[in-house]
Amino acid sequence: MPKSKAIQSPANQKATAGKPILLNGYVLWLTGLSGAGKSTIAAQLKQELLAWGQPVCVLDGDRLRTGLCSDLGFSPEDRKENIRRIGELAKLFTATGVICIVAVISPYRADRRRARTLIEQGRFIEIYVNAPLEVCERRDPKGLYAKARRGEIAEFTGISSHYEPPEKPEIELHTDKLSITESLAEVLDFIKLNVAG
Ligand code: ADX
Repeated sequence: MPKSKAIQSPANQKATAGKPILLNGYVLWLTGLSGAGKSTIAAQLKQELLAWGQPVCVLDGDRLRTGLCSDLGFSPEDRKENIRRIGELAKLFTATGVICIVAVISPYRADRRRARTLIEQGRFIEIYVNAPLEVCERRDPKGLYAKARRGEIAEFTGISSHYEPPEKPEIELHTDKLSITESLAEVLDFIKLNVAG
């Protein structure tokens, strides 16, 4: 994985002493079932990277689906288009040096692979937010699993629509066993070791 070079102004150096500065954009792509913890981890990662003095944006599936992607549903074709748009957005953001945190189910390997190809090699970090379906269903923070079981939501991921787990993610977080703090630490350690220059 390429190392990014840090160039800091004196003011910057003081504010960010001891913290890695990544001058080039990266994509941190969180994939996993609804309720696995993607949005929570994304929000906390954002705060942490901001504290490092790093420009960050979060592209969250639930939010994008109320705006840019509000014309899309959950058929395989629509999910493919959803991921295509988000991949293109991530490409634009990373080109400006922003760390782009993506939190979307992105259930299909082919769609995630396509998103990866848009980003310079080594700058796409796939993070599998892995909690078993039973755990996500028990958490059911939005009550959607219950609705899906009652047949009120069609093509629900994990219930009536499939999820293809990543085969070789850069990071895998077992969020049924790890606390949010521990998950966050795993990602930040990976960044410090593999990304920060
Ligand atoms: S993706 O499959 O296209 O990547 P995305 O992450 O944008 O999905 O949106 C998932 C969110 O939409 C879920 O967190 C959930 O709140 C909501 N949702 C509504 N219907 C479905 C469905 N049929 N399958 C999965 N998520 C759904």
